[in-house]
Amino acid sequence: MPPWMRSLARRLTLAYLVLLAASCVVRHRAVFSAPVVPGPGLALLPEVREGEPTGRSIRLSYIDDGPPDAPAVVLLHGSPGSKNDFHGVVPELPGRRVIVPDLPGFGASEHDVAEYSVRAHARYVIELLDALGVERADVVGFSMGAGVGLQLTLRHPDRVRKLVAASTACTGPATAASQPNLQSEAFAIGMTDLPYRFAPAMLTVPSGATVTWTTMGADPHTVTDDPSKAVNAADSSLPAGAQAWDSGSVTSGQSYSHTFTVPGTYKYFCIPHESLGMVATITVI
Ligand SMILES: [Cu+2]
Repeated sequence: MPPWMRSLARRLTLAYLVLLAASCVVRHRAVFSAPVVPGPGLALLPEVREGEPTGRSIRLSYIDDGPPDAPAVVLLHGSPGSKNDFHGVVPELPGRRVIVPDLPGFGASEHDVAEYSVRAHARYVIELLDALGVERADVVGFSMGAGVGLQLTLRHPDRVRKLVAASTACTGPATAASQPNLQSEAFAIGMTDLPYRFAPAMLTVPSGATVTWTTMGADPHTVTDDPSKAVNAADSSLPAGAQAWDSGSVTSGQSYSHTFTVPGTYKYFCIPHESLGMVATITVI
């Protein structure tokens, strides 16, 4: 290669590298450092560390699709993942308001945040729902997103109408034992006053799962699946082969657990509040 050609090749290579570096800087700034104007699809939320605000704000990118007054459903991605994982799902939910965030640390949301735990993620989701004026939503969580959904349900039972936990780790004793933080909180259902309800009112769990109900308010409740004790026969059902059960009175702050070994649909109720609609369903798969 003649010297002039070598020199030209060097210059072209250098120019290419400079342009490549410049494009990386521009892209990085566009995603992570652009001036932020909160608006559709982008929320500024207070950053949290161990449940406390740090005083800083973070950017949360999200999809908000469908009629604003339609029943809301929140789709939560796994790790790694982003809201883009649900692109094919959103059009399949006509008649619903579909909210899909990039959880902090993922996608187009802030990557530099103080805490990435499922608890922190759950708090950001609640803040997003507050910002969007969504009172209650169905929550579908995939993998890590299901852990976020469980935290949401446990900490804000009045905000979650139904929880679908898909492909998640909290499925059995072995996993629970290796993840003690999930052991006590997996498949938790709150029992609330005014309105009297189980939250979430619909839950799908794997066979062998233990579900724990906790009385959140002042009034005692029961967790009862015994058709002979129901005023309305339609409020209690069991799959063939499953035993009826009744927790007895569960007072304020107390819990009751039941392990489901027979797959099928369980419709259960609270004896004192059955007539007030305190009826719920667990599906065991
Ligand atoms: Cu009750």
